[in-house]
Amino acid sequence: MTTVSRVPHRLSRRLLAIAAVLVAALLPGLASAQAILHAFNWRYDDVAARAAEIRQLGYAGVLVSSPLKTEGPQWWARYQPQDYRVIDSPLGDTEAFERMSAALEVRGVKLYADLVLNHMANEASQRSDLDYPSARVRAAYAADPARWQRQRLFGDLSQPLFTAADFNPAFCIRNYNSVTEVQTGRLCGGDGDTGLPDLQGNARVIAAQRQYVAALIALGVDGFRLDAAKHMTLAHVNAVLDPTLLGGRPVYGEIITGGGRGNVEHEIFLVPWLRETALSAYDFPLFHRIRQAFGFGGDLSTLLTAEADGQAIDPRRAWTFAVNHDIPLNGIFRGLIMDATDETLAWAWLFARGQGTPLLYSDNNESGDNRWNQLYRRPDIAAMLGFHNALAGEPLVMVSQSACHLLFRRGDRGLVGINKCGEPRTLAVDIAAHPLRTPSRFRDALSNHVLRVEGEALSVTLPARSARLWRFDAAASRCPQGADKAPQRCTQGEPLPAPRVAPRREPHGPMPVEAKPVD
Ligand SMILES: [Ca+2]
Ligand SMILES: [Ca+2]
Repeated sequence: MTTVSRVPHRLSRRLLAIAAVLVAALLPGLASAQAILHAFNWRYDDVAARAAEIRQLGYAGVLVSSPLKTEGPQWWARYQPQDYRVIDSPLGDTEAFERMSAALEVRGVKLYADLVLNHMANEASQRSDLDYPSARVRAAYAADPARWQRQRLFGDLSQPLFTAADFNPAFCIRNYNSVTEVQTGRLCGGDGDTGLPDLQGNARVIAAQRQYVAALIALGVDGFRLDAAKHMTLAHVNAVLDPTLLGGRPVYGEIITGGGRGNVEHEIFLVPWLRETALSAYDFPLFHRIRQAFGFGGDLSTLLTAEADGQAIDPRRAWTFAVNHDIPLNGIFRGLIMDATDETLAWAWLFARGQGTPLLYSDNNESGDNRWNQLYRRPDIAAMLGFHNALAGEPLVMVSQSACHLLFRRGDRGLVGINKCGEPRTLAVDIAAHPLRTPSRFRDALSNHVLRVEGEALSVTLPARSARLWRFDAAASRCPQGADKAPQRCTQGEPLPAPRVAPRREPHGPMPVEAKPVD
């Protein structure tokens, strides 16, 4: 077989790229919207079929599970690579991946791919060698060369991609506070499991992994998740994922920590990652701060100082989340699952604050909990996402906070209240200090509750254990034709007196610079 790199459908990809630019130009707000859907373990054809819905809901991108050759129906089998010169798994093959990429691209939705570069599949029960793919898989390739040529991304499929010389000596990681052990040892289960063969960062491995990443970029991938990132040396990561190869595409490393500053994993893995690479990461420190803040006896106001306290990473480099796939699916993490209402309130915080990149986990009920099945389209989550996008670029300014509640505005067009406690709270907003467009109506994206904003004082009530995401409602801020023009009687029709637009204040934190108001 030839070793020329695959560049699929060059002409049609160019037309799709032009179409994507046109679509993006017609959809204001997309450029600054950054929420990503984690389509965990979704078939690529299912992602393609839902591409229009995903765009319509407002996700800026979709993260799909690892595009490579894996076998077996279990979700964790997607993290057991046999080969990455072809895409072939229960999620789909290279051709399905291309169809999905095109369907997302034409709608202006970014495609993120999950990279598994630390290890290969544990096939110790099948064979004693470390050739990847195995002789059995190579024989299957040889038996149907036309099909496998269509799936091929790069390389010579008649030869192994890796052999024993490309792996570290076999031993199971025991001490998770040893950088050397964590980065060169094997991830093992219990009961004598010999673990996942651990790749060295040698020249052959680096060259192959760079060809793989280049091939995914040629297929239209716009960014990456790096699985098991803490288990790779930074030299290996930087050699593969260098800025020239990435061309500005972001990479989010999975570096699981038990917290932020003061947590050993944070200090020995996440801090060096952020210091010695230009890459981004899951915000596990913020996740732990969120769990404490929303948990029983926790203090919501601690969310406001998370970054200053070393308990959140720079939001410009952060994927933020209230749950990710490992938490419900891995037994050792299930204790981290939040109370369902607290988790929803945490999502409200992550979507409403306008910082970081929320990564919304949505599965096919692999966990059996019936909580995250198709979560991406649940009406409250969709409403939070709509608010997030509509208010993109508006500065966050705190109005008041306590252990139980947060009340903040987003510029003069949004007002957000979160009450985690079991009693309603009524709170005052001094409009002189906190200018909102007035006189006007603001509508809650979650409950449709309408807030009248008139005069200099405003009183808002946050029901128990709920969030309100009020947004300036231009249509409701008008008077009926020919009716009394008193603002309190206006619901629709003619405009109220022109809303007073507040002067811009300094943002509370880093904000997208390209953001434009939608209203
Ligand atoms: Ca490793
Ligand atoms: Ca793309």
